[in-house]
Amino acid sequence: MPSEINVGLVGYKFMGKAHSNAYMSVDKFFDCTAKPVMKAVCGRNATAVAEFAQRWGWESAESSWESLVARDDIDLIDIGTPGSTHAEIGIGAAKAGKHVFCEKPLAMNMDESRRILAAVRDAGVKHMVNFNYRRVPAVSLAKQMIDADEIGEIRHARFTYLQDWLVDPMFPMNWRMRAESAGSGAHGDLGAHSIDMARFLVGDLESVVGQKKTFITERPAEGTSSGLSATAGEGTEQVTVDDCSMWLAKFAGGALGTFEATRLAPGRKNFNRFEINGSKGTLVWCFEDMNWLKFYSTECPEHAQGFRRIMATDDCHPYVGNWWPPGHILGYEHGFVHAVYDLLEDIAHDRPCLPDFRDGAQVVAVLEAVDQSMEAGSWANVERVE
Ligand code: SOE
Repeated sequence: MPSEINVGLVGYKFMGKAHSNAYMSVDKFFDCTAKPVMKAVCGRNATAVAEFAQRWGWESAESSWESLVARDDIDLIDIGTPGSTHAEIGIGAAKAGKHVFCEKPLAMNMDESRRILAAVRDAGVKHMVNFNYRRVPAVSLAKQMIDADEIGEIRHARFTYLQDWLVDPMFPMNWRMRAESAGSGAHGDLGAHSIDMARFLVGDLESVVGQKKTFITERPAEGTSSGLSATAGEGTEQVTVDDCSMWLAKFAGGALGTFEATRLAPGRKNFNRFEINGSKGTLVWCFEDMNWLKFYSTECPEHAQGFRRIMATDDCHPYVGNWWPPGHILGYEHGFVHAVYDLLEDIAHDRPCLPDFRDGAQVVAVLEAVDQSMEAGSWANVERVE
């Protein structure tokens, strides 16, 4: 069993920071069987990536992913770059015999998803997609409660992911609004999280029907951009992805679902919410209030029925015992630390990782089925990824 896992990270912007922070803190808060060693970070701008490496504690910097994956001293490649690069880097990393951790969505389409899945399987390496919201303690608690039959048979599941950072038509273009770099807009970027959450909590989706729309079709050209902020350059550029998607789903287990993703909901910053209604109760969670899980049980005495707010910050809640005393709440970054902890433990103990690239590909299959339903104007079956 290894006592250390050498990490090479590709990307040093928003996700690069979130992943670096996770590697920096994971073995301080959790007892890691194998500690991560922050060997190298990679980005195309050699000066900027060298500065990032120094600031965030990476031992070295590389300016091409090919040279990173060719290094003998790297065990795990972490991909935190735009979606259009995932397949190429992931396949290259797998062929070089590295374990692969990849940001969502796994790939731009099913063709790429199948190829990257085949590559990690052929190489026999570990693979995990980073769906960080699964690893928020209140969400993991919801999963435990569903598995323990606390809300009974699930009938309705509502997944809503609303943001507002593109409401202003003068917000400039960046890679997230170009089909060639992002694949899709809110549909893949936000919808992928909801689909993962739905599969995690409710189960596989069988068929879907829906629509997408781009309300703001032209924006100021890109000047500079980082994370969710940008400055304008000269002229304008066509937006080639959706602003929003809305769709219905039939789950294989019989439940019915609704899904909504948008970047045009004023006031909603990172409103990633679900409400699941079962035969015995309801669970509600929203990221903007991420430490709380709301629970309604029909099994409470009649006079005491009503929603309970469970603050998922006690030692009995998933992951929490490693952090602060009860009530000292957790934030966005903790989900990444939990994902990295599980990934490192799975690698160290030679166990399968979850969600793996098959799960990632299954999410892409759902996204594509919504596109197909939109084109056909009718329900579309979701391809089952084996
Ligand atoms: C932008 O919409 C974004 O940063 C997504 O890319 C992330 O996956 C989501 O967690 C928060 O919003």
